[in-house]
Amino acid sequence: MSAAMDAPAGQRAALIADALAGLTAPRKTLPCKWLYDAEGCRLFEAITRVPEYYPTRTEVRILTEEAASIAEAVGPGRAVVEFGPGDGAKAALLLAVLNRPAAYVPVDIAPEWLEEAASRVALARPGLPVLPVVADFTMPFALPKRLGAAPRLGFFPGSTIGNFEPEGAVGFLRRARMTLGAGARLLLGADLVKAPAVLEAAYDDAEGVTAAFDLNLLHRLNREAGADFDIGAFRHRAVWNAALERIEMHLVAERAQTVRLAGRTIHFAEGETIHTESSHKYRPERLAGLAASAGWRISRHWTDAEGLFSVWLLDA
Ligand code: AVJ
Repeated sequence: MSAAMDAPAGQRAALIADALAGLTAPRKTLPCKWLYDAEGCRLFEAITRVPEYYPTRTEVRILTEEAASIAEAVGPGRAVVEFGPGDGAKAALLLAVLNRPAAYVPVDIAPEWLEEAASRVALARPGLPVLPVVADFTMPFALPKRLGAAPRLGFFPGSTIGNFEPEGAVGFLRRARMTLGAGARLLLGADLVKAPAVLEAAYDDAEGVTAAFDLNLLHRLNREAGADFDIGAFRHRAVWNAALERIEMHLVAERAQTVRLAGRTIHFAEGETIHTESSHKYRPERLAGLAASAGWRISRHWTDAEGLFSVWLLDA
């Protein structure tokens, strides 16, 4: 049995369809969700520990240092619904300081994440009901009936909002407001615009962990889509797109070449790139504008002393 048989068939078919569409487009691109297979998740966790990648540690610092003020602003008795809990570390931090949280509802498309998050939270907050939901939170989904009537607090940390194009971010925020229901609040982490050199270093660290994370996408296409990428012929590049205020990750073909994928031949010119991820950075006014267009009111926001990252509390 080939390695390509290991991934679930539906997922593999979707990967191949996305790869064919993205790699035959005039400007080659792949959806960033495909970066996160088991190896991609492991590499992303390693990214959060490299010195140049400031977002995770800065957000954790805000959540820790402002814990009392955040807990007070959120108020008591809320059910916390987290979109994309990762390892659950941030939720554990938050739930440890909130006043009488009613439940924890981690939502993710990958069941493995849900178990890890659930067990971490169980340690941080013994006895708290944990009601995981397997769903793609970029689409409409229902909260568990058992959740009852407690008012909800959505939790969307990590600046994952930055992976959406601005219109997509408004769409997500609007759907989240409807899913969470009347009287809901949302605690949202958003990375801020800053010097391009700081951003480019954060997305192209000296150790090469981010490069490995990006290049893993080609390994994945070779493993799961039967492609024959020569990984050594591509390199990672992070560029600040000033007009769109986002960091873009690209894989650059170092020489002209052809690649076979699912029966098709894909041509690369020397220097041609595959755009693999966009991470939008926000100015506070702009983030406030997006939230308002999605029907949320800004209650408060917190930043670190250096103004690198922001955490927002929104009211439905
Ligand atoms: C997980 C989307 C928040 O955009 O900063 C980190 C992903 N990519 N380094 C980000 C990522 C390269 C990360 N998010």
